[in-house]
Amino acid sequence: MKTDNKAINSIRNIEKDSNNNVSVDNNEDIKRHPCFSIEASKSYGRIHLPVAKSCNISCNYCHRDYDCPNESRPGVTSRLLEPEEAVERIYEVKSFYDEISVAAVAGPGDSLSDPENTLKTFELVRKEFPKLIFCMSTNGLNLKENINDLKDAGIKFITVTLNATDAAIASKIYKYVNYKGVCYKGNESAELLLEKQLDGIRTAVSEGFTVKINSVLIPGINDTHIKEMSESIKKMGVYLFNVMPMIPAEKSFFQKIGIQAATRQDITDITSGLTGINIMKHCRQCRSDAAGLLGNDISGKLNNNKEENHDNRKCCSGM
Ligand code: CLF
Ligand code: SF4
Repeated sequence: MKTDNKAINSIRNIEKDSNNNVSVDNNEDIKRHPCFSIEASKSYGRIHLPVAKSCNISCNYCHRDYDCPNESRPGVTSRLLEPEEAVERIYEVKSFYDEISVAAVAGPGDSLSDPENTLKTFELVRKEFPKLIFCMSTNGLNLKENINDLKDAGIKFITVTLNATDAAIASKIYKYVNYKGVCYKGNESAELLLEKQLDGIRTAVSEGFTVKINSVLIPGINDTHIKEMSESIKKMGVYLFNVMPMIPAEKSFFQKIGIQAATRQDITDITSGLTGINIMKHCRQCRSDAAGLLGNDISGKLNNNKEENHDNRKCCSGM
């Protein structure tokens, strides 16, 4: 399969994107979204609904015994919920802290690896809590093809984890990509993922979603690439850029080969020189079942969790 030309065209198209297409409709919601507004984070909380069981790619800092480190602290294992349990979970969380403005799916795998599960969750929650703002994070592989369904489900905020806009760098970060049942590795997987991510981001922005990019800062791999990435996503109309320190999960490939965790100081040093895009500085790298204020997680108090192993399915036998 040839993906390289498409990936290159995708990257080139960044140059054509405009930087002023943030949806005006979402401005009021931004004021109530604790991740998109530091002011909102002081009084509004979010609830993560951990219904995304499986993942369709393999990041070298991840080990699937744990939550997706793209949006969570590594080493944390959240319990899974079925979509039908989501409404009950929200009632329970609101009994502890009522000022919940956002309901989100952020793992423990990828939200769009099994889109039906995620969409069903939002559908059920929307019927009971129509005023909640819906948010979702994804690695972006399946974003574009699900964009209409996400819109219909009432999702307004999307986070894509994008760790490189250069396929050569991306190829050092991902071990494989499973797309439509076919396993891609090496450069081919990086080019495919990058093409899908960039198409997905561009489509999400043009469809009126407010988009945040999470980038995991990996010392020696993409640290000198962050500025170039910020320029690219700025041109694509991304609203917020969140550079997160990589802390390799136990037993992950990067941990095995000794790649050091990035520090908060590394993040400050790298992001302080970025201009023209909003930089998130209050991320808590929270769990995929986090609930409450960003600074006061109440997920440990909740009862209706269900102990269950994550789906550790790999896309290539023996890998
Ligand atoms: Fe959750 Fe992410 Fe939505 Fe926030 S988290 S899906 S945008 S509602 Fe927030 Fe947590 Fe940081 Fe994520 S503090 S890890 S940025
Ligand atoms: Fe792990 Fe998340 Fe990457 Fe999937 S997207 S491999 S769950 S870090």
